[in-house]
Amino acid sequence: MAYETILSETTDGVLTLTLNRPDVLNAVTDTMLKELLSALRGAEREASVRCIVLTGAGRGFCAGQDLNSASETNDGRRLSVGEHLRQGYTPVVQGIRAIEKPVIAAVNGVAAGAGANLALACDVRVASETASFVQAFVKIGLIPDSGGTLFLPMLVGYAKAAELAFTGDRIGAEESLRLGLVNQVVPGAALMETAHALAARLAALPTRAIGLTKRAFNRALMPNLDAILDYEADMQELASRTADYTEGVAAFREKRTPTFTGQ
Ligand code: LHQ
Repeated sequence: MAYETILSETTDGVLTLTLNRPDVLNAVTDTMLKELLSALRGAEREASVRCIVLTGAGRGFCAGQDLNSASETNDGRRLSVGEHLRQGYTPVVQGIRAIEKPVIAAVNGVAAGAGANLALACDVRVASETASFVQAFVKIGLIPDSGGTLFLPMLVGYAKAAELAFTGDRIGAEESLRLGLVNQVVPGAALMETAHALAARLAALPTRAIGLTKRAFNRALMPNLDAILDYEADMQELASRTADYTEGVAAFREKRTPTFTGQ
């Protein structure tokens, strides 16, 4: 199927999905979320797909929500941030967790905001030396969403999660490896080969057993994921009504440093 914002290719049982808006570091639009969801649902139905690799085109993995695109409903009404999360991001995160096939993020560059948390929703992360992670939300007055309030502390522990979420500091590949945020770091030129070698290996193993293992991990570690995604949407809705959010987004668009007032 041809998509506008992602590339989709299946080879030897491995579906590779490439976020494809490289000029804006693959920042996320509504179309991209719809396409990702459709691709995940297709992969779920298609028995010949036995592993999924998610990566980004160009120098970025994904810069999170496209801060220049407004989200609209079919009737042209503007979506609130909470509605936007519930309708757009939540089903994609749920889709990554629910699909009973391994999902590998091949993190080729910066993963920011919801882009970072989409990578964290995957089962395994292989990173290039140029990869970095940034919980960029706070820099525009928001909270980590797309499951970040669960995945981040689950992977790195609460103290580090709080530091990363509160500061919005960007961490590089080696630091991410040390923290347990990624499984492996390889030179950029070897990233896709490494990710595909792992994917091919997993795709040749008993897919049902792997899928049931994933289901059991979901139950053991994140049984309340749906409620957490819902709560994040509520908190994000509150955050999005602050003056600091308005200032943060304006500063990003105007390419200047924001001045936050705490209001
Ligand atoms: C971008 C973006 C971007 C548009 C880079 N949008 N253009 C959910 C629901 C509803 C509302 C809000 O939020 C959410 C969830 C979220 O994801 S909130 C978090 C949104 N993401 C961010 O705040 C990250 C913003 N980006 C950055 O902080 C930096 O660009 C990072 C750290 C990702 C990369 O920095 P650099 O490597 O220095 O690259 P750059 O900043 O020069 O970006 C390259 C281009 O990409 C640039 O465009 P230009 O025309 O100047 O070349 C950026 O404007 C564009 N871009 N992120 N999210």
